Amino acid sequence: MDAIRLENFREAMRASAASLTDAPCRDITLIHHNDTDGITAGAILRKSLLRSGFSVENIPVERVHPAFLPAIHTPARRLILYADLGGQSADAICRHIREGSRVIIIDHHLPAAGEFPALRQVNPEHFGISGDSQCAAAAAACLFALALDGGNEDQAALAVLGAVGDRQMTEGRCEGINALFLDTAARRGDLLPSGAGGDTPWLFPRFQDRDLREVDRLISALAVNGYYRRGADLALEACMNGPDEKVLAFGVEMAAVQRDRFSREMDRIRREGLPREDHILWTDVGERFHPLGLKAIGLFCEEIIRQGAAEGEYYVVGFQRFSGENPYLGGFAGGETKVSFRVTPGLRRSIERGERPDLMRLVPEAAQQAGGFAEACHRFAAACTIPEERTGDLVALLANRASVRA
Ligand SMILES: [Mn+2]
Repeated sequence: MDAIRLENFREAMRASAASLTDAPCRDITLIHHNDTDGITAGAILRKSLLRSGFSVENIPVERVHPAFLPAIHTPARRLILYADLGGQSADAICRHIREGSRVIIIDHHLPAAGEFPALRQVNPEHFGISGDSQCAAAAAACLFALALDGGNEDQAALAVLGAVGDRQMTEGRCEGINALFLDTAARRGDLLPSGAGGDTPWLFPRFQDRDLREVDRLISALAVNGYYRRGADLALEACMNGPDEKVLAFGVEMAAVQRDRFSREMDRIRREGLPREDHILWTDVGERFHPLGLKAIGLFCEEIIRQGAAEGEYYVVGFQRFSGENPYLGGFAGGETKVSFRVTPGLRRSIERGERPDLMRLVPEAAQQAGGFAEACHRFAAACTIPEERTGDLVALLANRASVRA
């Protein structure tokens, strides 16, 4: 880890921490992602800000939806801190910042290009530190906590858990800032080597000596599967104080709900088959995945491929309608459908040979033409949101574009 880069990143964290402690207001709102990295980041920030005398409101979200922004940036909220998301939506966020309020984004995803003077961003990518491999959002949050007070190094184990959630630990080791916190947590005895093999051979005493991957699964079951039943609150509580019986039982229940929804839907696909248009195979689960969160449809597309329901060269597309009601932010108008995209192994090879367009080339434009917007887009996995009446249009657009040999 380059010492100068680290020191510059630390300095930016100190300036951000100072911009909060200098503020006249002591009420702070944390907007953070609901996956394991986002939840651990939210727990670290919550704990450290409570210790510094703030009153803290956590609002876990699945993504920054433009419709959420007016509900987040109300006149009563003067200090707003985004964690593990926000960097790619800085432009939209800026349009909702009210006079006299301060907004900080602590994110590790590649930030949007441009200057956003209305807010403050602290992102490892701005300092030559990789947000993909060297610094999870939880590690960035822990650096912020240490800038508030050196006594916050007891949060290091949660920073490592965040890195594990984002697949930034391999064979028990981390890189960069993640590695600094792994050293801290191990030295303090907050994480213990399990002596086993695999990628995450560390036990977390706060979670009754579960292995870090098991803890990651528990947090996902609570906060991702259980999002629409406010399971993210239980996940935050478990990160700060360890899980009690009630939390563990809810985790087991939500994992079972996912298995149940997925197996019913797979049965339906075996009975009815998957609709196909050229190189597009799709499935529309409607609202049948309720109360699972929006991540479910992407995982289900992977399940379709794993179970061999889509043999050949196909883009696999899944539609999941979602409730207009967010458990933390209230109701929103307009019916929308979340869309997830994966590719079969055969198609992946064609894309790698340059014979078919990858999802980064396919999805953002098609989503926009169907009246929606792209979310996370990678080459072989992507997501977008469109109006619910446009699903047929999106399939036609995709089929049309995908049929053109790259
Ligand atoms: Mn993350």
